[in-house]
Amino acid sequence: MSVRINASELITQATSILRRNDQTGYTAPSPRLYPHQWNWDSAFAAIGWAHLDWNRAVREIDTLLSAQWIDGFLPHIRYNPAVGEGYHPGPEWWPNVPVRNPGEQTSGISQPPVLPTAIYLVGMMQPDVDARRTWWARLLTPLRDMILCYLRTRTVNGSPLIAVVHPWESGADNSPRWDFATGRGFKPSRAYRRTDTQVVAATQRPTERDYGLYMYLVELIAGHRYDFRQYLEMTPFAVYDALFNAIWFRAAVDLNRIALALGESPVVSAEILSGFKDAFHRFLWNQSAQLFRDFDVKAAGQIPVDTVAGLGAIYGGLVDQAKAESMFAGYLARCRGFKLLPSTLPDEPQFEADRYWRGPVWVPINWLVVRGLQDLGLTSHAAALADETVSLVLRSGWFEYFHPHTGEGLGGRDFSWTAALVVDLLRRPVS
Ligand code: 2M8
Repeated sequence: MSVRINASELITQATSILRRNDQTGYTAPSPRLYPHQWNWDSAFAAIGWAHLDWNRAVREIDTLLSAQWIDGFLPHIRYNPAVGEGYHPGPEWWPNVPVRNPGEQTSGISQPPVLPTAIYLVGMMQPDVDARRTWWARLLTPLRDMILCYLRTRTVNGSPLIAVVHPWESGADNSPRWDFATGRGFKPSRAYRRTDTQVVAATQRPTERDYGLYMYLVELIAGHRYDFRQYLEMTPFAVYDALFNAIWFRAAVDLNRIALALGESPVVSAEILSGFKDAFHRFLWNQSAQLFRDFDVKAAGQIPVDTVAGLGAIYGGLVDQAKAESMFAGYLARCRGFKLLPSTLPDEPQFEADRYWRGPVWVPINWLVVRGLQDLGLTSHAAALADETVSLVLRSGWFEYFHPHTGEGLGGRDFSWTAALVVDLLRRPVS
């Protein structure tokens, strides 16, 4: 079919996007809109690079890890000082970040920890087993520090689930899941200036109300020196995000695979993993929606909005095949005939078809679900979703996100994770 015929042309286009977005050592998600290095974007970029130039994938990961903090924390942005004022908020909003490498400038929050899984996959794409093991051995300590840091610094009340403290940490910034907090009208004490709406239509971006909360939280978090326990009492935002936690679980399992291949003991014990899985089901499963939901730690209750984050457990390997299949079918049944996983279900009142994380389709999210379905043996569902995803890009271009009804490309152009993950779907087909 058309996708197969065009595979090599698509890979050529994707390669030229990745090369153009290459900022000497890291891949900007889309240089005008997001000129710095982003955490999960770089993990996805590395997966794409590994098919094209394995050493370039290694470099991507090295630059990302150079932003690591003393305690192992891996921030969501590593700033490139050469960029100047092209992106808001710049490093001046995140003073005194405790970086390992003096001179690095970073944000003070994190992002979904795809990186350990990306390192596992990139390693498996290196046919020279000695080279793979040498590389993994070099990364084991920073990865161990990174994955355990979340358990040490972001858990509360004895639960192993990880609290996300800013919508930007979820990666799904303006998801309606977070409206409970944005609706409260928070604003920072200092004026801020938006750069995003100079590049992308404001109708496709978060609102001023969203940014009010974002910047309020930046001040709160930085004002307490990035110590969650210091601001937990006063923050309006601490949630167990169903997608973030599923990604952490998969990362822990993949990191254990790396450790095993190196003859080391597991980084995260079987006991912790099993306690985590129990808590994930206990706190986040919603029986009436038949989907996982997020949990508001402050209000001690689930957030009643159904989004694609609820399918994250499929990628995480937190459900068995039968449950994955019924969750996936249930999601599609609520999509009104569209197979491409809108980020928010269209039957939710806050659904907006072209506004960022409130409805559009995202290639990295589809990719997570494809790989999760595949790993659970749901090959035909995985292959169909992979095919739909690649066809969407073929039809509409290399956009940041896509209208779930028309397929029109939205947001930033020539987007790195779209390019990288299409390469991976084509080069590592499901069947
Ligand atoms: C978007 O988030 C940034 C803030 O981190 C922004 O809007 O300025 C999100 O889509 C996020 O998931 C992504 O990592 C980032 C870069 O692509 O852009």
